[in-house]
Amino acid sequence: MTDRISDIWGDRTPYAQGGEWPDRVDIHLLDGVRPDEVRWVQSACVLCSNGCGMDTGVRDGKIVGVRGRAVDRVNHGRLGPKGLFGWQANAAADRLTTPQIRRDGRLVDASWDEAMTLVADRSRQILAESGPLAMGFYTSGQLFLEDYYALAVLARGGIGTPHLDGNTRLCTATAGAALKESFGCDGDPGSLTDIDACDTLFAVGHNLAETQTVLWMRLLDRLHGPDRPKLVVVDPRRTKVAELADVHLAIRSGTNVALLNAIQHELIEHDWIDHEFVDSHTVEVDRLSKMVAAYPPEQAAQICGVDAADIRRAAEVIGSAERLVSTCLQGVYQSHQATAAACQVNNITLLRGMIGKPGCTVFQMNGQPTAENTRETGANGDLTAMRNWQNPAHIAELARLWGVPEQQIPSWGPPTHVMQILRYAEQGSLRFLWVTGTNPMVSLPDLARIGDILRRPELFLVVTDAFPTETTELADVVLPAALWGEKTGTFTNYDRTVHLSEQAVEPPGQARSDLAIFLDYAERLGLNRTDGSPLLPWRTPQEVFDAFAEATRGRLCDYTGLSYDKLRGGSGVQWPCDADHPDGTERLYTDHTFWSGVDVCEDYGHDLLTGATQERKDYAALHTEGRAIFKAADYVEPAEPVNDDYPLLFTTGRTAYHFHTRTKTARAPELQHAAPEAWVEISPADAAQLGVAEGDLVAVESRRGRMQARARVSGVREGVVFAPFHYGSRAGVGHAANAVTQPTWDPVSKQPLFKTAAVRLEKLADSGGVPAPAPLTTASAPVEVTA
Ligand SMILES: Nc1nc2c(c(=O)[nH]1)N[C@H]1C(S)=C(S)[C@@H](COP(=O)(O)OP(=O)(O)OC[C@H]3O[C@@H](n4cnc5c(=O)[nH]c(N)nc54)[C@H](O)[C@@H]3O)O[C@H]1N2
Ligand SMILES: Nc1nc2c(c(=O)[nH]1)N[C@H]1C(S)=C(S)[C@@H](COP(=O)(O)OP(=O)(O)OC[C@H]3O[C@@H](n4cnc5c(=O)[nH]c(N)nc54)[C@H](O)[C@@H]3O)O[C@H]1N2
Ligand code: SF4
Ligand SMILES: [Mo]
Repeated sequence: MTDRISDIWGDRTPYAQGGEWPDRVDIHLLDGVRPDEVRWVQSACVLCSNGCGMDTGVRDGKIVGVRGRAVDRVNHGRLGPKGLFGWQANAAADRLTTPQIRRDGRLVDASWDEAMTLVADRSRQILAESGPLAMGFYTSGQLFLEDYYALAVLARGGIGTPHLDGNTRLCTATAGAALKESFGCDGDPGSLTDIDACDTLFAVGHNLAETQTVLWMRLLDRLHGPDRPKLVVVDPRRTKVAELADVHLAIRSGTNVALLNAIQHELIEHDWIDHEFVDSHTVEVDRLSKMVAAYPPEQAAQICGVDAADIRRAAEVIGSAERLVSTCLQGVYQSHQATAAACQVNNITLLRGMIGKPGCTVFQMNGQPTAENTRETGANGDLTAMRNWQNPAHIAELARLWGVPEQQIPSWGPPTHVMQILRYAEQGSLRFLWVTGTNPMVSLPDLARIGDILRRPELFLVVTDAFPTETTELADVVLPAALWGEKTGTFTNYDRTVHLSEQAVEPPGQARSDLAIFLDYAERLGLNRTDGSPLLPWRTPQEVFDAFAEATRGRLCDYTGLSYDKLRGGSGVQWPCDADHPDGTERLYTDHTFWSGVDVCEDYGHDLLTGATQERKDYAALHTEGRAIFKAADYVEPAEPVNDDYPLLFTTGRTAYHFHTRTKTARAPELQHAAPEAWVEISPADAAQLGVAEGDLVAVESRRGRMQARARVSGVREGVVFAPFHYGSRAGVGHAANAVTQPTWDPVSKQPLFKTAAVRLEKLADSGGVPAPAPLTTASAPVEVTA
């Protein structure tokens, strides 16, 4: 096999439009391990939202390798570099193996009973003194469905606090919000097989070559096949996706809405519209037409800093597509006017009638492997099974399922988003915070402030993780978690494919699954139903799964036809899966009836500019009745525009080799070696103007803080500076991009805007001939290589 660090995507297996993606089984075993010595245990990869089916190889009670599952519809056997190498972190020498309690300022080892007694006693005390609004929970997009559902029931139905959110707020809050605004309900309509069938792909703010490497393999195989799809890319960086594009719009970051309005302007102007579809299956097209009339390409070209002719070319490609797949990710969700922009991509899909048919869809993508489940279970800003917090009938259903009074479930307002939860902690009204499976001391914006909040002596901080992190360092209690491979559970990718991941090995030391920890906590708090029986009566993951499936009955994300047995042996299965669809459902909305009726919808919508929440009567006035909704939005100036003091736009993101705050990938030698340190990307024009050369040490400074790292002169557009956010304080002083980012959020989805801040850049020291420690194989390649 090729070296899959330097050759990220492996060999091509080209195929034609409408064909089946050929199998290619990728495998990696530790040196000296023979395949015939290995016991294979069914699982899927947890290092991004693609959810590639994979088997875990076990020998002598240890994980010794992985192999892609050829039978799986998602990846047909392939794995990317993170999938092939990332699992090694499970065996790292510095795994957390014992609970720890802070005594006299230091974390010391404790027994589970001591630690959980302390957590439960503190919870009871704070509940007695300050009530449920003093209690907060901040979870992940990386646990399993079963962990989340237990947490959602215990927090919302048991403790009765609205302060439960996921790091999905940083990740896919906008995806969920945009799907609700346009189609009435969360849930991506399309299928990965739409990549096989499409003739055009429109990628907005989505570096899939690095962030969903196996999805990119699929598209690459189409691009190398006999009927190459057209590709339109919107990204301020010249990514590997952009390099292959027919049209690359390297817009100024933060200007998505202006560009997308101009594209819609052109679609309407040239009548590249599916009138039959628009007339029968949508509402509010007139409002959209009026709005985008003000965005001729010349107007948008000025705002976005691209050529009007390129906007016209992009619109023509999109307008003449017969099978169009559009995708959005963080270049939309974490950028200025996030939900507004994501909705414009939905609008383009609707104008062209490109939904519910093979090769036609929009993917409002997920990022984390289990983000879909955080949303479905209601462990973030949503309620279980995509229920609407403003609909009393939905709250009554949950109360019935959980055997608690309706008024126990907070529904006087939307669930609290994480930046607001932290604000309450800052102000002192929130006194207890339990963080599971996320590392906010690297991943949240404006880190200096986050540190001040989490260090407050008045805040009791519990952190469950598998490794020591920048966040566990600040905790009052640290609980050691069992990781993927060490526990059984399910998770769902962005095309609704549900996978079962079986336990392959024992967790190290005393580490326990999040589910086991939450069940223990609920029991210690004595959380009961009205009839006196336990609120969380479950003992095994399977029991939790079955209970969750029951909670989804009749909802869009219906799991009632799924069971652990059904998920064993073959491919993952797509929800909805019920008695009528026992093998799952490839595409939603094939009859063009959307989940938008006033009684079923998950949300009544928002004003895209202000975030003002619509009420039932506003929504009812739209008479959606199963039709999709065009949501229009004007472009507005960003909250922090560049000026003479801060003349550059700062944007942040990922590299192919690291996952987030690197707790796993820094412990996989191949991956860590490929990107050992932070760097800053700058355009050749800005580098020349500032007297910066490749490898020079530079500082990037915003109104909030600064980072320093070596400069890579890359294919990023002029005026924009990029840094990876993977490196926190454990990686070295000054490496954290989030010291620089701004603590503002999108008005609708409340997702932090990690991709737009105004900064200045200065040179601190000469390179001494040493290039930046950035990869040569990705969007971060030096400009000579990309040009
Ligand atoms: N290797 C790797 N893969 C991952 C992850 C990882 O950490 N590492 N994380 C996973 C997760 S949780 C997520 S959410 C996804 C994220 O996956 P992506 O969204 O693909 O990754 P990012 O690098 O955050 O951002 C994508 C692109 O947005 C561009 N961008 C920045 N600002 C703007 C803008 O204003 N407009 C537009 N149009 N583009 C802009 C950036 O230049 C960048 O190339 O990746 C998943 N996969
Ligand atoms: N500047 C900037 N900041 C960003 C982004 C950006 O693009 N730019 N992207 C944002 C996005 S999209 C995301 S998703 C976030 C990610 O940010 P984080 O969620 O903070 O990143 P991770 O490093 O994945 O943290 C997950 C933690 O959970 C632990 N863990 C893994 N599995 C388990 C488990 O089963 N149980 C428990 N209890 N713990 C487990 C890991 O060891 C790790 O410490 O970062 C966000 N922050
Ligand atoms: S594409 Fe994502 S899910 Fe698939 S192997 Fe890579 S990291 Fe894992
Ligand atoms: Mo994410």
